[in-house]
Amino acid sequence: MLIQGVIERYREYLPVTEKTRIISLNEGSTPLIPAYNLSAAIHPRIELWLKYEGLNPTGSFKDRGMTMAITKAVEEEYQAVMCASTGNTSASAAAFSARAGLTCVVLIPEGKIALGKLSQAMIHGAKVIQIRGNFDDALRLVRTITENHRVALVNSINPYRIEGQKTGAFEIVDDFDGHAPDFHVLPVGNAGNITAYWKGYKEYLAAGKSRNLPRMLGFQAAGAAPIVLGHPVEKPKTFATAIRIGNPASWKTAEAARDESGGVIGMVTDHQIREAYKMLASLEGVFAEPASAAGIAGLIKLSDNGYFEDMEPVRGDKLQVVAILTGHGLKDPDSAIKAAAEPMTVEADEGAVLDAMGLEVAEPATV
Ligand code: AN7
Repeated sequence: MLIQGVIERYREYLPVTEKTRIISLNEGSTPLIPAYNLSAAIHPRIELWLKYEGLNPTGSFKDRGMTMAITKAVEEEYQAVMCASTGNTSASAAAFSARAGLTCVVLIPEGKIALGKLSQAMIHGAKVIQIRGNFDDALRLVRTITENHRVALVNSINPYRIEGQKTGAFEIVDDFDGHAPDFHVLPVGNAGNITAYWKGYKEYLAAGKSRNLPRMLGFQAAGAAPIVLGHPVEKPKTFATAIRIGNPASWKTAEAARDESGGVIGMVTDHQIREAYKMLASLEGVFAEPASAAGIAGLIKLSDNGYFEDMEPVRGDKLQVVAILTGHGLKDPDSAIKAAAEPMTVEADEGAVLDAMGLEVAEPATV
C-alpha cells in the first residue's frame, strides 16, 4: 500500500470532507521502536518503546498538526499563516505553506532556536522575524496580529493542530493491536501535544478501537516548568530550547490530561536531560533532540523515586511505556557536538591512526 499522510489514514476522525484539498507531505506512520537496552537500564519491569517522531518529513511531530492546520487554512481561503515558535513549528509551517502556496510568517526568539530548525524555515521561504524576547512574547504578538488581520494562526491553540496531532495516539494503539500502553511519556512545552495525545486516546477508546487508556507522564525542563510550579515563569531557561516556554497556551488541558489519566507532570534538570539525550543515542542508536530526551529523563527520575514499584501492568508482566521522541537529533547539531567526546585529529599516517585506535602496528610477518 502506498504511504499516505495522517489525514488520509484517519480521515473518519478528522474535520475534512470529500471536497477538502489535502496538503500533506506523507507525515505520520512513524516507527514504534522497542528499546531493550534502555528498558534494562531503567527498571527490570519496564518495557519501553520509542515513537520516533523525528522521522516525520520536517523532522518533528509538528507535521501531524500542520498538515491539518494548513489544509484548513487553504479550505478557508487564507492567503497567509503565522506562528510563534521555538523552532519546530516554524520549520513545519514553512514547509507545508510552501507546498500549499501560502505566505508563511514565523516569529522566533532571537538566538534561541536550534540551527537545523532555522535553516528549514529559511529555505522553505518563510518570512522569518526574530524578536528580542522569548517564545511567550512571540505568541502574544501572533495572537494579537492574527485577531486583527486576515492571517491564520497555526500554533497549537488552532484546534486543527490538536486534531492532527491526536493521530499519534491512534497509531500507537493500532501498532499494539487495540490497546494503549500503561504509560505515555512526553516532553511538555506549550502543552499542545499532551493535550492532543490524551484526546486521541480517549476518542479511540470511545470508538471501540482501544481497550484502555494510559497514564500520561509529561515533563518540563526545571528552568521552564510553569505547570509544575503552578505559575508562569517569566524568564524560562533550558538548553532544550524547544521547550523553553514559560506560559503554555494549553496549560489547563495539560492538567486535565494529567488528572483524568492519573498521571504526572514533573520536571527534570538540564543535567538529567543531557544524560538521557546521550543514553538514547549511545544505548539505542536513536538520535533525538534535547527536548525529546526530557521525557526519558523524567521516566528515569520517576523510576529512581520508586514510582513504578506498586504499579500493575494492564497485561503481561511488564509495565508498557511509550515515549514520544518529538524531534530529530539533527535539528540541533550544536547540542550533540557539545555533549559528545571531541574527535581526535592525527597525521595521515597508519601508525598514528592505529595509535589513536589503541592498536599496535603489526610486526612484519616472520617466515
Ligand atoms: C522537539 O516549535 O513549541 O508541549 O514552537 O519542538 O506540544 O509544545 C515546540 C515544542 C517537545 C513541546 N518537543 O511540545 C515550537 C514548539 C519538541 C518540540 C515540544 C516541542 P508542546
